[in-house]
Amino acid sequence: MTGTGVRVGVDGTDVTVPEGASLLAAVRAAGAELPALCSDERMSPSGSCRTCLVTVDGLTVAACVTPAAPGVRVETATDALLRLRREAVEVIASALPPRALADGDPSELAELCRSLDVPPDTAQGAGGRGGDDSHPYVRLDRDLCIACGRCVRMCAEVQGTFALTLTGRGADTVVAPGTGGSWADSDCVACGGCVDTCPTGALTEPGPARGLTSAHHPPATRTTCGYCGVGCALDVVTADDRVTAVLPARDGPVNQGHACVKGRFAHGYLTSGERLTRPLLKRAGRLEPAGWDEALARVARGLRAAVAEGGPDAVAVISSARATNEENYLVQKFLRTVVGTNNVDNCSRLCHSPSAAGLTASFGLSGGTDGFDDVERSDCLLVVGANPVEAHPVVGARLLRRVLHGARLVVADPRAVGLAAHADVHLRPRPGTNVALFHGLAHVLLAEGMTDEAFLRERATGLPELTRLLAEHPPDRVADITGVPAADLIAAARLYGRARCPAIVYGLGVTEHLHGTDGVRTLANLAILRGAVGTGRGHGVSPLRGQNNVQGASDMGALPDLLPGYGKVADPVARARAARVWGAPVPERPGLRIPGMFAAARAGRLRALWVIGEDVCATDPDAGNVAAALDACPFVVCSELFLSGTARRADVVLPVASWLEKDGTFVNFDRRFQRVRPAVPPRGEARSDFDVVHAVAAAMGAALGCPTPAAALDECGRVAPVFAGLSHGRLDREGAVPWPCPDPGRPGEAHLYRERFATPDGRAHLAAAPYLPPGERPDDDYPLILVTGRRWAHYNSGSMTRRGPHLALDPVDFLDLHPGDAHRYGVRDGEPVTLESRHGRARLIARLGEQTAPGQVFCSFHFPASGVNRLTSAHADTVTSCPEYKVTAVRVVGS
Ligand SMILES: Nc1nc2c(c(=O)[nH]1)N[C@H]1C(S)=C(S)[C@@H](COP(=O)(O)OP(=O)(O)OC[C@H]3O[C@@H](n4cnc5c(=O)[nH]c(N)nc54)[C@H](O)[C@@H]3O)O[C@H]1N2
Ligand SMILES: Nc1nc2c(c(=O)[nH]1)N[C@H]1C(S)=C(S)[C@@H](COP(=O)(O)OP(=O)(O)OC[C@H]3O[C@@H](n4cnc5c(=O)[nH]c(N)nc54)[C@H](O)[C@@H]3O)O[C@H]1N2
Ligand SMILES: [Mo]
Repeated sequence: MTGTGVRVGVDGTDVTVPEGASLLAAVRAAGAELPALCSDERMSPSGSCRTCLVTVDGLTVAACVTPAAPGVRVETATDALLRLRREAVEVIASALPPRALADGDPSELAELCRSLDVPPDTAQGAGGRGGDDSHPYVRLDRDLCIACGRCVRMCAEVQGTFALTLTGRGADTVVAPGTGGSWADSDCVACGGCVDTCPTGALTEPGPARGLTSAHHPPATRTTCGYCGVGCALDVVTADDRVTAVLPARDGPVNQGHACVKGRFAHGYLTSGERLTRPLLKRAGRLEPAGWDEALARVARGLRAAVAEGGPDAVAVISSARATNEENYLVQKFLRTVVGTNNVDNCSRLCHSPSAAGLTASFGLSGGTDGFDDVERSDCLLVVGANPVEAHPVVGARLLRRVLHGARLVVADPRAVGLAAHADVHLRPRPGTNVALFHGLAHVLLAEGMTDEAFLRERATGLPELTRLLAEHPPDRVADITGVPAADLIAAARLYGRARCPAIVYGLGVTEHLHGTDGVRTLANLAILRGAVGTGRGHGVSPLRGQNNVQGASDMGALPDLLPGYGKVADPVARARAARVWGAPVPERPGLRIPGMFAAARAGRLRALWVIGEDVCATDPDAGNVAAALDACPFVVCSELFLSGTARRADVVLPVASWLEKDGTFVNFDRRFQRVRPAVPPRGEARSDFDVVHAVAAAMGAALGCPTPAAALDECGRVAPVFAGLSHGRLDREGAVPWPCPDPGRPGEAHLYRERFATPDGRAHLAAAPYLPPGERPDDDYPLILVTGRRWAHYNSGSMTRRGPHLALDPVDFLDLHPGDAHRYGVRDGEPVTLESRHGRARLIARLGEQTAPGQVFCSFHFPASGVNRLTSAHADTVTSCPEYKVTAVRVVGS
């Protein structure tokens, strides 16, 4: 039977379903209508509502809990079945108050009643059980709850939060937060899954989205989420040019009908009164509204003056990983061909530039090695320096699901992050000691013979050098450096080493360090030692890339040393290919990285800086020096949605469209291109970054060609052969397509390196990088290590999530610290605390708990007013200049 599926007859039609599928799936595959009030294909069946009754060879069963056995004959619509089904629905409906079946009610139950001719007056329940409207995005009406448990299972099985339960007895059973109190105070992380699956309207999203679900909504615009790099497919419902609902697409390639609080609910920023709707020009020190013509003329004048004073290299642009591929492509083309400099960079610099450098050095290409769907086959997950439950919730949920289905889990993170509670082993290294930790794991793999010798011989290099280095990293010594007990290290290495199909997933806890690239390379060593990359015997190494389009911004060449598709600026062949397509020469000298731009500005060499969609004053490290750089630069332009700290310092502010308002493509964390489509028009006079770059070029007397985003992607494919097979038309047809994709007639490559690695010698390169300490270490003056990172409800600078109802979810900026440290420094829970580093000060609200280890404190950078990035240092990865955001020595100076 394997591979062929199970063949069953449904009302006389034969269908084949996968082995293990239910009769309900078979019935649906046959196209027959069958209600199933307690069922949702995203989760396990419960068989409680009795609405999906069918007969199987004469026997009446609930289709959702009965497996499809080969050859069975199913009947779905006999008179007896229709009667039973109608009775089951009547029993359910009769307990509900009349409003449950109100005329036109869009709920699944109301529609079912209409289709079965169950009259509205069947609903005769008294009601009076009240509700819960404490939460901004989830409303509970207890009277409409039929205790089907779909919300509870959605929360547990799909979201993995286990926030909900059914309480009460018999007819009084009703959903409630497991913590007992109000919904707002519960563990709910507002993924919207419960609302989406509720069949009766007991759980709804307030406002115009009420009653809409991913299975049931008016015509919508299919697009890709513009928050993190997971790449969730979303359906955006609008009315009168306003967003009424954002629903997860059931057929979303990555999200499969799931979403998170940001993608699903954080769209209030769109209509915020603080949105920029007109260009602003600085006059006598004040930003004042102006027309586009005047603003564009001022930008053109400013850029020309900078070139006249200091040559083309006196101009730089920070491009945006929030913007589309086509926008990033156009930005770098503008800078290279119109201005004549390679001074372009994007926030990958602050984030996963060590992944790009490290994975390229180890394997040959700048991206994760395998498609994420493979994780479903993995039997051991090694999650390192990543907190996907908060930062990539849809991925976090899929990882957790895998663990709940039996995969082993090793988490390596100094903090007790969400996944750690489910881990077989939780390694808690001292921040900044990853390289030693990974060497320790590799030591055990070698010492206990858990390596793939044939793979190492035939497909890898560097084993002798690494073996010598690993001899100096026995578990005891690694324990001294990292603080991880030797026994835990050995246990973790054995789990990874003995798994059939292990997977490594990692985040910024690996990259944002003084030796971040070494971290990536020595982590990749583990996959190479095991032969778990390029072989199908493992899910390789996957960085959880951050911004919606940080992979794409880099793919498009918004980097100072790389052209679209990663041709090197220093390579004459790559330059010539781009120059041929562009009809203009490409400057030879690699440009400035972001920190280099600021340094050049402070030194008076950078005369014009255009910042597109990055709030550098809030999110770049050592913020005092960033502000000084902007102040020293004679001409600053900022393209923004809001008057950010960076925009305030600009000479010209250009109002732009956000992801829900524009057309193009993003590349997600596992290299998939997906379409972005405008659901609503830009606010006021705002324009897309695409149109703005064209307009600035035109104001400088240049034409950039590629008039539409579709044309820009086509042109990019001519510059970069790895993208030649991609087009908007193809993505419209196919949904998601991974790169490399050189051929329009062939699928993209989700799994890399099956034949050979993309390094010059075709082999994977083990790295014998020695462990070196972090740039900042605690001492008597600054005794605590500050780690910075993400919180679930907010996004980066917070410009889009601190607005609208979202702020209520997480209204203050907390400093997490261990109770022992709090006691030592006289800090009290819930009270303000001032932190000081060698670089600056920040003020936060203390939150005591054991999530952080003694001697370490943790906070986000989502509230710029707190000044967290005034604390962080200018230390940066020695290879890529990625800031050491994860290690800053601090002290408490007041509470
Ligand atoms: N809700 C939300 N989601 C987001 C974002 C957001 O701002 N908010 N931002 C997006 C962006 S741009 C990015 S790049 C991603 C980032 O996603 P992640 O990489 O998951 O995010 P972080 O929380 O910054 O850091 C991950 C973890 O690294 C750990 N860590 C710190 N130092 C070390 C160390 O030395 N060793 C090890 N092993 N671990 C360490 C921290 O404790 C932290 O839990 O998230 C994206 N998604
Ligand atoms: N302390 C500390 N600092 C960090 C980090 C950390 O872990 N710790 N992480 C770093 C990382 S990984 C990253 S990626 C950076 C992120 O830092 P930023 O890129 O600065 O953060 P965002 O808030 O994502 O977006 C920046 C701005 O873009 C605007 N914007 C949104 N969409 C668009 C668009 O389509 N076009 C334009 N022109 N503008 C748009 C938003 O309003 C916002 O003001 O922060 C870094 N800073
Ligand atoms: Mo990021």
